[in-house]
Amino acid sequence: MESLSQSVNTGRLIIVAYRLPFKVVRDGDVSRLFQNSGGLVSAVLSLVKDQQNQAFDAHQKIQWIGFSENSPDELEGQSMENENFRAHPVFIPDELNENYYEGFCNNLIWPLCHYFPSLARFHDAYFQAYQEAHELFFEKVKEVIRPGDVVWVQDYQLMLLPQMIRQAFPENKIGFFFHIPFPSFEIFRLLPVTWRKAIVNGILGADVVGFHTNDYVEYFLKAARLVSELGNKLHYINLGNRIVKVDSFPISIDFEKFNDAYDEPDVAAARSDARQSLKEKIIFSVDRLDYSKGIIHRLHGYQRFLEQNSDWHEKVSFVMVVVPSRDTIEQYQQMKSDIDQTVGKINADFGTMSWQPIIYQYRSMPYHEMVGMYTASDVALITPVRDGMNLVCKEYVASRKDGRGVLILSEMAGAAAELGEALIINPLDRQDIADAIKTAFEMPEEEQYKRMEAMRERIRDYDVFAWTTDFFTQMTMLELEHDRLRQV
Ligand code: GDG
Repeated sequence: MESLSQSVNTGRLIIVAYRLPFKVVRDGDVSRLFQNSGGLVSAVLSLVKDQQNQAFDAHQKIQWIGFSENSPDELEGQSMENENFRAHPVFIPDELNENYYEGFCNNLIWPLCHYFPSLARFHDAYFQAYQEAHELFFEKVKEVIRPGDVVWVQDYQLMLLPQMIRQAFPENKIGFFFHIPFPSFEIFRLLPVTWRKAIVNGILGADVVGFHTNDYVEYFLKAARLVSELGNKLHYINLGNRIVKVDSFPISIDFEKFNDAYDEPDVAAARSDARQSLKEKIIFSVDRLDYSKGIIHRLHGYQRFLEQNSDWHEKVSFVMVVVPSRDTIEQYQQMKSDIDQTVGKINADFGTMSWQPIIYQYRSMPYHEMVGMYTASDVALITPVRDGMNLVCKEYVASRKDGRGVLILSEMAGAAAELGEALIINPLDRQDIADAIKTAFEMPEEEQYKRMEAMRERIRDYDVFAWTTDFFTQMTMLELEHDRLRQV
């Protein structure tokens, strides 16, 4: 067998994701590139530092194809390159984007994958737009790709793309990563037959297909078997002329960055401000406004806790940050107003002149304030009703250099598979949430420390660098093992 070192690839890495890693902001005649700080950007940046990587040439700039939030006019004469990335914008007309992104992606795939089938909208125009938008991304891939390049396609907005690339460029290596839950077959089968076949076959254009957990892998393999009548054994799908590897790669975070943040002066100042201005026990949560995040259920759990534990009245502050998202959509506006009302009711029913049980902010928080809150809080209350992974809980754990704090985590977040030392709750069960808050408040420091250290070790070992390395090692290994796998 060829040795690993002989197979070092000199091609570039091309990321294809719905969004570009930065956007251009014009201020009069001056324009600047603002790098987005999302999880995927930091994950990909970790590859820039990874000199051991053998799947592609890490010395060459990463090429990134994505939808441009700027119009072609705004980008006229603008350099689309920073020190890490060369961006290749895809322009999608508003009307098409409406049916593609808002429609097919966010009104159909997102609710289905998060087990909200009643919110899913099925329109032929959505699927047609999904295919048309893929053509636009594919045109850009054709302009950029060269022999030897490795293409890494991201997420549910681009499920048809791996197969389109495979057919035109059979020699290039292709990876695909799915960031949200892949649902059980009983949900996936709700999709029209041609759509679900197109999705499975689209994804199977990749050499390596990644999900966050073993459950999602299993559900996808079942969908592949039933929808496309494909045989699969363990994690391999044999397509006759090639093999696809389907595996779990739980996305992670830059552990050291959050760990080190504990001692940064602005984080320490935010922590001490929070401790001074809030009550003796602090609960914290932060998420985007979304029905998958379980915000209303969380509030009901806290309400039940207050009803049953009057001895804790006046002694607890729940800081709940909700980051505005998709709030032009009616469903999201309705959800926002339900949250506003529920918070108002809890504060009205329990609050006093000297105590506000919930401090609620509908805005995003600067990074140092967020980490200040992570490190000040006694409890992180993370209760999504479904979440592909959930990075907030990993960030909370990584930032607890002091070993204190209790994580209350939903069993329906992908992260629960890795963070068994958290207090794991059913996010739909308000009594379970109320009991966990009480347990957390009464937990001796020694036990907090033991649980926190075990979780910290795990995230330290499998951080975002390990995640990307793991994915690209599988890409390299798959090629090397190709002959053996053909016999699977
Ligand atoms: C999708 C999947 C999967 C949030 N509020 C603020 C803020 N954030 C940052 C957090 C964290 C990120 O945003 C949120 O990440 P999540 O993983 O929790 O959630 P999604 O955005 O839904 O992401 C999810 C993820 O993809 C990766 O595969 O884990 O399941 O749904 O990094 O820190 N950052 C700042 N202020 C805020 O107010 N500075």
